[in-house]
Amino acid sequence: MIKKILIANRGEIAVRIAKACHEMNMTSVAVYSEADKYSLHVRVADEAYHIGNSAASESYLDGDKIIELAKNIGADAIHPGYGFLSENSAFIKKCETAEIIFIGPSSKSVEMMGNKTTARTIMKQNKVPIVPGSTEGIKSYDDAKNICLEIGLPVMLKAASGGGGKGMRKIDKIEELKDAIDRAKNEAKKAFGDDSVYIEKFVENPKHIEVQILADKHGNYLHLFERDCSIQRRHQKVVEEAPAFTLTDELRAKVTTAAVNAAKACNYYNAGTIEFLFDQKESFYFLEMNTRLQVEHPVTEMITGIDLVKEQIKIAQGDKLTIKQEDLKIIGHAIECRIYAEDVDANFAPSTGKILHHRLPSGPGIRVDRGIDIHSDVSVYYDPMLSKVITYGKDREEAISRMKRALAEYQIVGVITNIHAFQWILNNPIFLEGSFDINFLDNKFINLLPGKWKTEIVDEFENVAIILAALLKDKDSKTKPFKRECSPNNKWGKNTYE
Ligand code: MV4
Repeated sequence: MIKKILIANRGEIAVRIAKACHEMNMTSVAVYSEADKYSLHVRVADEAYHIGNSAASESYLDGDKIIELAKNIGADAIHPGYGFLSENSAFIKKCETAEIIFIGPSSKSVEMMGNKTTARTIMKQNKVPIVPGSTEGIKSYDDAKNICLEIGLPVMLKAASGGGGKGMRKIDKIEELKDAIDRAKNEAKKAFGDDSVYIEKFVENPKHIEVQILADKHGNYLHLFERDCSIQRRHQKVVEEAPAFTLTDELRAKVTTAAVNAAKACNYYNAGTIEFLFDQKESFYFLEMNTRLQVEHPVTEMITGIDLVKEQIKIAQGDKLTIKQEDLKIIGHAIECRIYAEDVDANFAPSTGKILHHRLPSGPGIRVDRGIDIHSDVSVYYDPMLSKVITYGKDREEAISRMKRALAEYQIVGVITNIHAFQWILNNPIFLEGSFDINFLDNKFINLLPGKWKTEIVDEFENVAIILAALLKDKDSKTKPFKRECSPNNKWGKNTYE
């Protein structure tokens, strides 16, 4: 039985994992870098250890240092969260050697799914639909040309060791192919140390829908339905929801079955996600498998009532899944908005600084998973995601209205955030009717009231924040005015300092 878990991560996910440890009466151990001295994850854990400089390579990515620390402090397990070491099969092997439980899949599963051509081959063998194209790296220009002629243009050229949109290019004309292969191979070699590239048919204007699965070490598999993650910008998800309300029950049954088959195909255990592209008709295709807990896992927790992190921990210590597929039902609807420290008006430039004020939304159907609190520093070293607002309702409409209210209540002073920009999405008819696809934000997003609220709002609270900033000698303290309109009749009015 696991007694003490080292959390090899930071921010909101480290906080989230600590909460699961505490509910299970396990000791939570935080690790932190120089830049994270005042971070929330350090304060909420039972123990915290400084592991190095601010650069991730000298702290959160230093697997050897983290394993050594785990041994020294008597941690039986390491939870990697997402990003950093979570999908690093060499690190998982080192944990296995050091006899520390890695709260995640086997190194073998990660390796198999990390190579995208291997993953495609395995999926094809197991009748999980893949995007038409090659299941091996292309061998020559002629080989590539033949594949293109067979499946038809446009195509996507992708790096076998890539993923998440890295090392990917679209080819519209056959004349572009030769040059594109050379460049793609060069880039892939530099980025991943592997120049293998493959070809897929380009899927036009798809939705990105992914299925959450759970599997134990005894061969039991479950799915926890799907999430729609189409609302994204430059491969950064912005809004996610569960379920994907545009799916028919028939398609839902098909895609969840495909996802369970995908997990079985790589002898998977742990929580995992199978990503699919849904085209404009009724077809879906396997894209990638994420062999870790994901940022957007809370929306699934809300509609199923399952705590995914606790399930991960139980699976890692060898427990059998006690949940039965037939007991799982979708109840209600959940939406997540990712709060980033970025300036939407300055081409989404990251914003850094000290958090001077943080007032969370609350009330019915609201959950906030956060990595910041007052006094936290938001630095340039890591991902700019500050927190996630998750709302739950009996149906999608209620989840959306609660999200509008929650974001109107949410106040952060010290860094510029994207909080105000969500109201545009949440009121957009394309979002509301469900006809959006992965290109929605790139094609359609226009910031409402550009510039207007910049000059309009210097309210009582902002003055307080400015004085605070001056007292803290932080001349560059930044803030965006708080959202004031979450309904056409400005129900919530002006934000004032209570
Ligand atoms: C595609 C595609 C269209 N056709 N593959 C981007 C991330 C990586 N996981 C795969 N990606 C895509 N692969 C084919 N054959 C479009 C994308 C894509 C995308 C996919 C999911 C979510 C957002 C996206 C944004 C741009 C492109």
